[in-house]
Amino acid sequence: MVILINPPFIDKKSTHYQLFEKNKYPNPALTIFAGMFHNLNIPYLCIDAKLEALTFQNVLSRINERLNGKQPTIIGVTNSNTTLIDYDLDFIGRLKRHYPETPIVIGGPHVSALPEETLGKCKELDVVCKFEGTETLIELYDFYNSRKEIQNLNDIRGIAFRELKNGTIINNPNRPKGKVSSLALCRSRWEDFPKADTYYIFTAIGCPYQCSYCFNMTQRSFGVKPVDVVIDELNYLINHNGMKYFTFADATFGVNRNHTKNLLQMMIDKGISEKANWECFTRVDVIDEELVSLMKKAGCRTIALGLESGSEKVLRRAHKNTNIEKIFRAVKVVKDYGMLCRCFIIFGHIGETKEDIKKTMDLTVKLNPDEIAVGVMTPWPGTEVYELAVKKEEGFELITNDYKKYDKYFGEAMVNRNISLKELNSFRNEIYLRLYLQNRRYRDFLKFVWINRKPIFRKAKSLLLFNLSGKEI
Ligand code: B12
Ligand code: SF4
Repeated sequence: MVILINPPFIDKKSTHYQLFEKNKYPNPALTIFAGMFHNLNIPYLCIDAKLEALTFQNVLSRINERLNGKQPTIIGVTNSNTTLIDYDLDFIGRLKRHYPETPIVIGGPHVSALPEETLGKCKELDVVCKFEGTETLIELYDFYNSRKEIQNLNDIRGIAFRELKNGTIINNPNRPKGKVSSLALCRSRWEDFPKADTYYIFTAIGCPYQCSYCFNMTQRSFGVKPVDVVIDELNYLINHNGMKYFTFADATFGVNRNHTKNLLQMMIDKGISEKANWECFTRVDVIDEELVSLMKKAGCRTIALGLESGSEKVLRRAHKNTNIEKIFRAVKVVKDYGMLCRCFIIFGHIGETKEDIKKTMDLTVKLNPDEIAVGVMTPWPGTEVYELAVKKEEGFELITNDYKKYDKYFGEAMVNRNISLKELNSFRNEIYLRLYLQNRRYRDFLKFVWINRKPIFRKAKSLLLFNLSGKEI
């Protein structure tokens, strides 16, 4: 029996937890693995402890109920991001005490980038799966279950593991790039998860681009799910879970234009667009009038675009492969079709100056998107930004290995010698204020102030004390 777990949330004060609590969703990796094991007739149990708000004890009871005290063949743990890694490794440490005979495997973006460090940190962890994990997990299952195909862990590409004899950490080569496994493009098995607030549904896996600040989980491979499989998932969630709103969670929606158009047309033909609305993330150079018009007819209500910067120089250096003209065109078409336009922006890009940030602000005010989400550059392991920060280049310097501090809302993971964190955060406030006030969006402005009332109050207090005592607190 394979057990797959999305570990419980521990830090209930974190931004991750608060965002998740507002909009709970089944973990995408678990839904795909469930689909895969179901299709292959391999016994499995998925436990999404975050979705179900389970404690460590609840997780143990679930496993024991199913296994009647027997040891599982393998336990797989998913780690969604760097910020959560130390909690997840801690969870593995506790789990191993209850299942000493069972190999424990972890997968996800952070461990794909730092497999050896991860194994070094957690002695209870046996294997790290690097990058896309479906075929790797099947090979691991074969090895631990029967050794029919795989007799030696050295023969499994895409893993790092600890040798049982002497504890040496071995990092095998990655799996070949170029193609996303058909196993990862299977029907996600929503049946194994309780109803949720929202659903992250994939029409494709991977992203063919390589932006400097983003960790590419498939090493730039890209593959699409068959249209009928996506339609089947949508129908299931609408009919059984009462889904009315969802997200197409592809890293970049619409990369394969023909596939996307076929899917959208099918959603219209099957009446799905009348039963559920959706949103997606995409690039400014992927959408145009033809696609956006079809997306709207198929039920799309919000398009989130990676604007990132208003400086051509910064966009080039980030290998974003877009430009201001394309940004203008994309935002205009989304707004012309009456859809909600959300733009993602980062402050603190490689080589970015204060003048570049001002250009981003000016552009944002001019574009006047409905929503913006502005983050401070975070060096996610495995990205170019991270490598520069490790090597102390381009003014970046990694200042902590405390992964709990890797959070785009705080930006405390590295120092940026070009622009201080204080300045970056103050630019972050300024862009919201300028967007709302210069565009006379007073209601949005009041909403922003209300949501951010605590940090704003703290800042006002420190300025007041500064004026009274001469010292800023
Ligand atoms: C959709 C998405 C989201 C969704 C939810 C995703 C989720 N898993 O919970 C939303 C919009 C909520 C989101 C939010 C955030 N995201 Co996001 N997101 C993505 C995106 C575009 C796709 C991820 C995904 O679900 N893919 C499909 C699933 C199936 O893939 P997967 O989870 O990676 O699993 C595969 C492998 O990792 C592996 N695997 C995973 N688990 C296991 C377990 C075992 C046992 C094995 C063997 C293998 C294995 O096999 C799986 C199948 O191939 C990626 C970019 C990308 N191209 O991957 C960024 C990405 C994962 N996100 C990222 C980040 C940083 C965030 C945020 C922290 C941003 C923020 N707000 O600051 C938040 C955190 C929210 C959270 N609690 O996770 C980073 C993570 C980098 C890092 N080192 O942490 C990525 C890589 C993008 C980037 N900027 O580089 N995200
Ligand atoms: S930022 Fe978007 S386009 Fe760039 S690599 Fe990441 S997912 Fe792909």
